Amino acid sequence: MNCCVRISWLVAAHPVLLPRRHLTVAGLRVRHQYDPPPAESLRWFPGHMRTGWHQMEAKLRAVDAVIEVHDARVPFSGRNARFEQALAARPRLLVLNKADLVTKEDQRRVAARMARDGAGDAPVFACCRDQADAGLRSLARRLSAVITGSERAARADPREFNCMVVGVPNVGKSSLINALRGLHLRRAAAAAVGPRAGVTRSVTTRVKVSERPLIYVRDTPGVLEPRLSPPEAGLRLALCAALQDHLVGPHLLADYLLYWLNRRGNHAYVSHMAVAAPTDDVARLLAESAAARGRFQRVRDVARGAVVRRPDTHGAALHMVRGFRAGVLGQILLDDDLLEEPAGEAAGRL
Ligand SMILES: Nc1nc2c(ncn2[C@@H]2O[C@H](COP(=O)(O)OP(=O)(O)OP(=O)(O)O)[C@@H](O)[C@H]2O)c(=O)[nH]1
Ligand SMILES: [Mg+2]
Repeated sequence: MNCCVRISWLVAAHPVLLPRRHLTVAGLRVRHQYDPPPAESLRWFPGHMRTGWHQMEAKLRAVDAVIEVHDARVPFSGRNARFEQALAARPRLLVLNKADLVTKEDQRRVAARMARDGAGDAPVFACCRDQADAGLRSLARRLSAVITGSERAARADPREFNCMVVGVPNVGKSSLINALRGLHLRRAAAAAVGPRAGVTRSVTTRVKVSERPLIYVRDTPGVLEPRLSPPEAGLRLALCAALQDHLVGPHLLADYLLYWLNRRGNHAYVSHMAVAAPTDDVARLLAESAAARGRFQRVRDVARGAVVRRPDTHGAALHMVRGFRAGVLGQILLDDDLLEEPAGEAAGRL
């Protein structure tokens, strides 16, 4: 834990007198824990996910390996347990994509933790936006090694590898297919990509991504678990845009991000939001930021019968969340607190 953390023991010892526990971190009084939001705000299982899941199960027999793509900022949170169970019949490779948003040191710590847990083959950290990325360049080789080295690979045609990319929404499954095609075949993108979750709506026909070895890949829609648990994992996924923003709401996302940053004494948001000082009060932060950046909304004040100017706090919340997603607030491993915990405890948090 950060050496600047000083637990206010008086508060901790008298929860009845002062029900909300706080800590002082880097000189700021911050919330000790995050109050879970209503479960409905973290639920997204539309029809295309249900259909996509059935299509994936039906195609499983025809694939030699499953490439599970997840977001490197949340390597432990939010991985769909159904992938683990239903797709276990096939050799599997875990790709932690968007590795450009996480430090090399954190990548090493995540790999070490997974090795300690005996979580199968070492994950591949990749950045699909960079054709020179070492992880991306190693993928075809790693994939053929995983398939040929596995007893579960009962292959229909030994001259080619057929794979399926799976994962939760917006982790870069389609980007990975496009990046591999560009890298190995110098071919144009074959899969639609976008910053919003839910771009790919169904399992696609197979696409060639490499000539030697000959590899074909099917793209699939991102699929979440019907119930995201624990809630903090759902919030982390939502921060990484695995759920559409309007479902969770930018205020809640900004508030959780503020809590997460303040708990670690990270005040990088102060300059991004153009506010004078750190705070743990999200309403204050958003109002101050909107005013400082000259962003106002014109709203009708019914009591006064007039149109008034108000700071655009909705826009400020989006500005904060987008700053995190673009890496403006630094390279952030959201699951840093899960590195040292035993897996059982991590799953049961909050
Ligand atoms: N920073 C960063 N962004 C990436 C990377 N790979 C993909 N992205 C971005 O992530 C967003 C989602 O990419 P997609 O490839 O559409 O993700 P997907 O998993 O296919 O999403 P769904 O089809 O909605 O499930 C896009 O805005 C990509 O540009 C990466 O390595 N680093
Ligand atoms: Mg896609």
